[in-house]
This record gives sequence, structure tokens and C-alpha cells, in this order.
Amino acid sequence: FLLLLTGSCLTGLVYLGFSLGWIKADVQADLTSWLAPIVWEGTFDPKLIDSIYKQQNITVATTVFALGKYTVFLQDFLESAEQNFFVGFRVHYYVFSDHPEQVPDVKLGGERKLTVMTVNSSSRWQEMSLGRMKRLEMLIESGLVNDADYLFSLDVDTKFYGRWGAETLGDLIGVIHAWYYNSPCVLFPYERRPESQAFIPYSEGDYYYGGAVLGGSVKCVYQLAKTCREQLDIDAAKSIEAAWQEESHLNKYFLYNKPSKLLSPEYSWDDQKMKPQEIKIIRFSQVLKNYAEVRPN
Ligand code: 5GW
Ligand code: MN
Repeated sequence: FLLLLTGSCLTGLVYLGFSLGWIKADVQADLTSWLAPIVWEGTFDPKLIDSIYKQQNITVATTVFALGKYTVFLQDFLESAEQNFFVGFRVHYYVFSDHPEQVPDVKLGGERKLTVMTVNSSSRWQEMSLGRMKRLEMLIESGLVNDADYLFSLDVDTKFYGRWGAETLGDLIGVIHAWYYNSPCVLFPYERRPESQAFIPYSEGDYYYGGAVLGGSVKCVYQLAKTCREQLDIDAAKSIEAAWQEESHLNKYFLYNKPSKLLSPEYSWDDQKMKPQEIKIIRFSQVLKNYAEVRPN
């Protein structure tokens, strides 16, 4: 009990120190302690970096899941991606949906294509929200994305507001969560129960990564998806669900398999959150959603 008391007191103190500004995270560092770049506006030359990757004639694949009522987000997602996401590159969208007829017919730029991947409907919401890792793993195993060099997986309840280009490419890519980029590590909402495979003790952690964006080379994304799926399966067999589901397992994976490049929260903002001074540009953001309308009952 004493341990518990001191434990929560410490957390409380950190919270207080953080709120009063005694504790400040190095919000805009542009390198991690393992020397991975953190991509912020101003740290790269957009034209130069695009031209370097254009010479390599690369293909970027992107999966996006729109199950149940989430198809309503596809139009804005795809239209804004056409304006901002790897403009001028070969891009291949893979839209997973159980309502393929509801996938909108968005006009795509040259060298860009979209494949609808039809999946079975499920009334179990766990299938919808927890099945992405498994489907990503299976997509890569199918060989369909063999023609791609890089692969991203993005939330569909989102919109692009600014450029997203070759600066985001690398072996293994994670994004820093918009709500935790300036929080001390002990306040990160990692899974804290040792029973879960996503468990991270208070003494560990680098960043809190957002679950709305992951990416990298096809090979690295495969390792990530396979491992997270296995860990999710172990938890499911024990009827344990991690605090933030796939996001918790992603955070565990990135703790032991460090991303080679991190995207700043510019790449995964939230429309619910005011843009503070230190954030120069919002490139990609979660849109507001009516939970009662889009989530299965
Ligand atoms: C999400 C939560 C509970 C039950 C179902 C879902 C759900 C997620 C769904 O019904 N349909 C669906 O396509 N998804 C996919 O999972 C979407 O691509 C969505 O962007 C992603 C993550 O779920 P989100 O966006 O509701 O989670 P938050 O944490 O961004 O709110
Ligand atoms: Mn989302």
C-alpha cells in the first residue's frame, strides 16, 4: 500500500510539475537519442528531398480501412490526399471495406491508383478496430504490394491539410502523438498492466506514438504488423484488451524496435486540438467525428 501511495504521489507530483511548467520536455528536438531524425517543418528542403526520391522511381502504397460506417470519411481523405500526399509520385491506395459499393469514385492524378479490398462484414467492433494489423500482414504476404517500395497505414477519419512528401520515407516510421508530444514519459498512456503483451513499465519509454500513422519499407512494416498481430492474439486469448488497443501494441513494438525516422505531430494532429505557437503547420489531422453515428452499437 505504501508503495502504491508513493507511486501515485510521484505521478501526481510529475503531473503538477508538468502543469506548472517546472518540467519541460524538449518539444522540438530534431534528433532522437538513437539519432533518428524527427521531421519538423524547417528541417528539410521539400523540393530537394522529393527530387532525390523521384530519381529512384519509387512507389508508395497506402492502406486505409473503412469498415462499417467509416466509409463516410473516404471522400475527404482521398480528395485531400490527392492534393497533398506524395504529389507527383506513384501512389497506390488499398482501401479495405466491407461496403465496396460505398467507396467514392475520386478522380486520381496520373500514376496513382486505388484498389478496393473487400472484407467480410462483422458486427463485432473488435474485428473492425483490432483487425488492421492482421489484414496488413496478410496484404503483404499476398505479394500484392511487392511492387511498392514503401508502405503506410493511415486512419481514414482524417484529412490532409498540408504537404506530406518524401521527407517521411525511411525503413520504419512512427508519428509522435499530438496529445503527448510535450508530456513527460510517465504520463504517457502506455498499457501499464504486466498481464498484457503491450505492457511498458513506468521506468521505460521514449515517445508516445500515434496509432493513426505507421509506415516504412514493406519489409519493416511486415515485421511490425506480424509482431503486433501476434501480441494482440496472445492478449485476446487471455481476454485482455490493451488500454489503447493497436496503438498500445504499436508503442510496445517501437520501444524495442526503434523507428529509423519519427514524424512530428504535424503529421498526426487532431482537429479537436488548438494549434499552439510552436507547431508551424498541420499536415494531417483527425477530423471531428460523431461517435454515436459512426461507431457500431
Ligand atoms: C473504431 C472504434 C470502435 C469500433 C469500430 C471502429 C472502426 C474503426 C470502425 O467501425 N471502422 C473502421 O474502419 N475503423 C478503422 O480503424 C478506421 O480506419 C479508423 O480510422 C481506424 C481507427 O479507429 P478510430 O479512428 O475510430 O480510432 P481513434 O482512436 O482515431 O478515434
Ligand atoms: Mn482515427
